[in-house]
Amino acid sequence: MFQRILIANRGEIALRIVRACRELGVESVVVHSEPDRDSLPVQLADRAVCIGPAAATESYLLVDRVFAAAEICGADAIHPGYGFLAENADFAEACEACNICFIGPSAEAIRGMGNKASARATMIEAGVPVVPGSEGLLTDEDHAMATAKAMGFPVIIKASAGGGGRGMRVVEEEGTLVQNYHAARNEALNSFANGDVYMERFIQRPRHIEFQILADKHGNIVHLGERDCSLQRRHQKLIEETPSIVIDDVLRKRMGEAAVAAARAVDYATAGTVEFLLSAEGEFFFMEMNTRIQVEHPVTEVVTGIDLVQEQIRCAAGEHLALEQEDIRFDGHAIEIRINAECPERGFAPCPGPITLCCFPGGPGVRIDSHVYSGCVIPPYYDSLIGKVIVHAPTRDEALARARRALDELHIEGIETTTEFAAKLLGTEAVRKGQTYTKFIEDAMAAGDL
Ligand code: MV4
Repeated sequence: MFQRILIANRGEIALRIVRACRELGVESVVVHSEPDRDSLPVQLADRAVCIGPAAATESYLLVDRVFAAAEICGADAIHPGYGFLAENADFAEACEACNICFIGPSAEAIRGMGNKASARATMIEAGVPVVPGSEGLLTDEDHAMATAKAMGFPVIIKASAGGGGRGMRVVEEEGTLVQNYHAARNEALNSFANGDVYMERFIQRPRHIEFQILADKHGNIVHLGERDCSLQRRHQKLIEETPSIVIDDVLRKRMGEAAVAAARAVDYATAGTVEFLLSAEGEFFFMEMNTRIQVEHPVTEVVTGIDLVQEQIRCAAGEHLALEQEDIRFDGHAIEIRINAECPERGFAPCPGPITLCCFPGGPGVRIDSHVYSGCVIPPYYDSLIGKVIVHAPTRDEALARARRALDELHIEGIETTTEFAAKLLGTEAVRKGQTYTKFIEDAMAAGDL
């Protein structure tokens, strides 16, 4: 096991990793920016090192500063959390070169999955279902037109360097294809300095179903079931749950095996997530793989009883997975509600500032993952996630009731949050019946239902 882990992140995930380190008996060092100096992870870690001013580009994203901090502290591993450097293959490679363990997969695996067109090709080879689409990249507008006509409209053009919804264009009919093809290319070029695009058939009203993977460095890979992340707004997840109400044991086994095959195809190690689109007809397709620990990992933790961050660290340290697929049991239902410092009435504009009072819910089956406290200040420089409420109960109905009870107990004063919006969302008939899909929130808001 490692002696000292440097945590190259902030907020709730930095705190989550500090907690895992403490329980593993590993020392934790948190790097932080100037405005984060009084944050909870900084206070609770064994050590903290200030690496720069507020802007992430001058602190959390500065590879040299992170390495300097690791060297000064004698860290033997770096945990990147999510965001920032978590899916930066060059950073993972630099860690390898410096003999510091990157707690994540190999640089090769990050690159292989980071390029979406090549990930698609790898999945086809591995026998993992992908959405019917172009063979490789679109070479020009004629190729785009021929591919779309052969497949039938609507189609979706995606940036190969994209992911998470950036650089995508849905094309409904032939007349707008060429214009959308060039728009997608330009957007990709401007956003990712890479204009490569590919095409897929557009799946209407899909669900976003992702599978959690754990893999050691000895070829053992298990899946820990799915998370249904269909409640999103502009590609930002708001509520996640497990199990998905549309997945039975047979489909879970098929999708879980596909997820394990996807991970195996890139020699994956540590914790990862394989995202699928699930069509209304029950067909599933590989979408992308996230090569990091994700925001919504706790719902999987509470139903499996497995500490994913500790397991991720153990796998990175070279330990053998102590679990086999048959050992993994799923108990009850879990729902996570993200709490953002945003104002829903103003189009979810960020709402940073001082939290004058903060009172968290508790009681049976309630877990809070948050770095905020009464008197802390939410800085305007980073994402607006201020915490997550995770509830666990024997059934989905009980979990929904528990979630609403927990949100009623949650009080944050001083800033606007998405708490009440989430409570309203949980109260809608569609959510109670589980009849949601990826654009549900946008449609319900447009219809005045939210
Ligand atoms: C799609 C799709 C429909 N058909 N691909 C969005 C995020 C990125 N990972 C891929 N995304 C989508 N890809 C095909 N062929 C619809 C989406 C999509 C979506 C997916 C998951 C969650 C929310 C979404 C919202 C809009 C579109």
